Amino acid sequence: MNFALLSRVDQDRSGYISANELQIALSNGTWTPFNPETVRLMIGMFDKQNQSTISFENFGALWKYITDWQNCFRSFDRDNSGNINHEELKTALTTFGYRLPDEVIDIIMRSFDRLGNRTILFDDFIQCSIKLHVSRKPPRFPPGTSSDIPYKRAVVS
Ligand SMILES: [Ca+2]
Repeated sequence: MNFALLSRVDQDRSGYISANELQIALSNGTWTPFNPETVRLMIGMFDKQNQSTISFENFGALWKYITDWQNCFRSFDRDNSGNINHEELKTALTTFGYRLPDEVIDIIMRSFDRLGNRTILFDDFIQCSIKLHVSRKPPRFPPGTSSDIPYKRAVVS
C-alpha cells in the first residue's frame, strides 16, 4: 500500500478513511464534486467494520477497485471525451454481459446522467455499474491499451 497516498487521503490522521475524505481524494475529471452517493456505496462495499469508514487495511482494496474502474472507464470512453455516451455505454453493458435494447440503455443513461447532456461521468459510471450489480471485477486491460498514467493524475487531486 502506498503510504504517501494514504496519509494524503487521511486528512485528520485518524487512521481511517471517511466518506468525506475519500470524496475529496477523488475526482470525476470535471470541477463537480465526486458523487457522494457513489462514495457512500463504495465505502459500504469495503467497510468491514460497518462504521462508515475504511481502515488502512481495506483502503488498499478500495483504491485498487477504483483504479480498476478507471482503466475500465477509459477503455470504454473510445473518443476520449472524459465521459460515456450512449454507444459507449452500450458497449460497456454488453461487455458486462447485459444484452439490452436501446430504449433500456436510454433509460439507464438518463438515470445516471447528472449533467443532463446524455453522457455519464466516471463517478456516475461506477454507481451505475454497482447498481446494475456488476459484481465481478471490472475487465482488466493489458498495459498500454489504456493510458492509465494521466488518468491516475486526474483521479487523485
Ligand atoms: Ca466518450
